[in-house]
Amino acid sequence: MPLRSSIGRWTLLIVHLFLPLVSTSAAPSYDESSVPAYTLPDVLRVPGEDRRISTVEDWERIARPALLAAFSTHVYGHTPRVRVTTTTSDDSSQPILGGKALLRQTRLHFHHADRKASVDLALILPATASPARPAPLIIGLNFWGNHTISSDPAFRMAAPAPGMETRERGSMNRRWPLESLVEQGYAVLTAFRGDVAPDNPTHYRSGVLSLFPDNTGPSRMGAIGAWSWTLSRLADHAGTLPEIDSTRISVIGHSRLGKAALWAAAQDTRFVRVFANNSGCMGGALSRREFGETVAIITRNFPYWFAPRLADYAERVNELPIDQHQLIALIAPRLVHIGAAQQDLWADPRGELLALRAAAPAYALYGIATELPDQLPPADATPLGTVLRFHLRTGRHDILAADWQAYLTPPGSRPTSRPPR
Ligand code: GTR
Repeated sequence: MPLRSSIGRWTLLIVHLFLPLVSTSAAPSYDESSVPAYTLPDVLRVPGEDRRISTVEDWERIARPALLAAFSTHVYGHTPRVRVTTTTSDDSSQPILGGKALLRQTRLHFHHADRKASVDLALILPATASPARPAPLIIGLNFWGNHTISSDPAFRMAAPAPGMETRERGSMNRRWPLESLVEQGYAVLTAFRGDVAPDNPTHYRSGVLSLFPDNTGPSRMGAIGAWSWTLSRLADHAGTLPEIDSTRISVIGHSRLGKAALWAAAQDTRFVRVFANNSGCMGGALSRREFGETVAIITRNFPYWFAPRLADYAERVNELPIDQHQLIALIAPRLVHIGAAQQDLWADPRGELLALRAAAPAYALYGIATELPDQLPPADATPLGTVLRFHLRTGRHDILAADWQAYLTPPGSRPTSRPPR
């Protein structure tokens, strides 16, 4: 064997054995002292240009479109700008929660060119809502099917999604405190993420993404793009309902669906509030901190959630032209509330607080002063902030009644002791 090629082989072997030890894709870090030094992209600078903007007009006309393009190209993929027609079928209504609400179940059909996809909706409407007194609405996808958010057999069983396990009726009740929401006057509109885009690397294109055969290339949208796109379609549908106040639509999401909720609100200004729960990496947390889940880890485990291009940054996160504080800035001047959980270090609670803080210059353009600390607040306290809001809950990665209560606490409320669990 020629000497050169045997040296080459040894080098290759050594690189293979030892690279994982030095690469950032190795074990996640939960140690604040090992957060690397980083510089965040300036929120007011137009990505890819030297220009720094200083007025709302320039923000909306120049910086916002450039930022949306950057997030589309490098992170979530480009949302197809094609006309999709929607029709509905299977509308049925029945009282639930002892008559406190009406459950209206509708199938939403999307048609584009000769392609079709459909999503089953569950609308929980307070009995007090009427065209004369339309209810504010919270839109959010659910993880395991509409039948899992309540034990009431009135909720139709979701069809199994390809490549996903099924869950029992009522098994996600803890995540959807419907009775309390209805008592507070909120309507809730939800659909199963598996109907929209099955959460599976082989099958994720079988839902709404099948409508878009041109969604190809390194900046194509993945499952998160599909979930976000559909959240906007749910807002379209809400706009046709006279019992809903379409000027008061909030969007909520937990974890991967929290990432989708933020991306939906960044693109769609009809969402006046976004509640991003434990959304973490590529949601509310700064990527450059490399604390808990990193770009390297998430693109290895869930490549199909994102534009394939995101994986290019796995080992060079500082070269990403944006960081997640700019996703939050895209939502200005609307309300962004990030909820974190004390034991959910994987989602980097402090990185989420710092991202919110770093979005402040975009809000300042609108004359909105925001004041957030750079250290985590005590757990279970009243949420911090008014328009950029944050709360930390005790416990694990989940969305619980205490989180919903925090999201719905009016800004400026007097500090309380612990919210009920
Ligand atoms: C994890 C993933 C997180 C988060 C979470 C969830 O496995 O690493 O980014 O999305 O799943 O959705 O519960």
